[in-house]
Amino acid sequence: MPSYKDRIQFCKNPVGKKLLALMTEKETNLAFSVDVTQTKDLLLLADKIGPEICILKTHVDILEDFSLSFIHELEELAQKHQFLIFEDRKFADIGHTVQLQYQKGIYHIADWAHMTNAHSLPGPGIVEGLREAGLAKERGLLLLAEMSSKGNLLDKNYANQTLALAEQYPDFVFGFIAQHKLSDNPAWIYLTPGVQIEDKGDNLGQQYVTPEKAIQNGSDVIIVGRGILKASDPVSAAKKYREAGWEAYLKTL
Ligand code: S5P
Repeated sequence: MPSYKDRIQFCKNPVGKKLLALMTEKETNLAFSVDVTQTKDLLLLADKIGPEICILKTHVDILEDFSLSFIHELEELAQKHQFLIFEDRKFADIGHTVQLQYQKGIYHIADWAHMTNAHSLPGPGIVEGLREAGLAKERGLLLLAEMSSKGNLLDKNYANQTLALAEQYPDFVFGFIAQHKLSDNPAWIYLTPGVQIEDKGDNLGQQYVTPEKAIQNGSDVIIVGRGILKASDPVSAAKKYREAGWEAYLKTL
């Protein structure tokens, strides 16, 4: 496999390029999914875990005290620790509606999230709606090609059709949420959630693979939430995941 650095030239989206460069410089392929409900907890964790990660993944709609000043503080931390912000919004509607959801409402996601994601289910319109709003702000999009949850309906054919959809918009779509690599095109970046060192699931259908397994399956970025959040020492857990992810990457070169 070519290195993250060698793949920058193939990527046509600025966020994808930036991510590969950042992973190379910082030597981390760890994304932290900071699924907490209070902004002060999120900011505290972002400050502590920030040095270990390439991406901080948020679900802003679970925050009970969201505010614009919180976003400004988060942006400062992203700058301080050099990570990208990924709002895991999983858009899933028609183009017109997702464009409004991306730009308007309370969250104004397009204004601060370097990247977000969308289901491919509605077809090209969803990508076009987000792309129209996101390109001018130099944002990037990930498509959900595979999911980690038990019994999900995203089969092989769905994943392949998602890949074909992405291929139409390489200036905006730079990769996938997936469990496996879908193509040999070095431009695509794969982010894998459902990662834990103890690869047991939860009681709501989540399924886990180890960091090594995710990278062996062709993934580039491991997304870890509760493996870090619920650890007695989240910082040392993050360091452990970072090391496991990076070691596994070096073995693929
Ligand atoms: O297939 C998926 C896609 C995503 S983005 N499975 C997932 O679990 N996710 C997200 O990754 C999920 O919404 C959550 O924020 C995170 C996994 O969290 P963990 O605590 O199970 O590591």
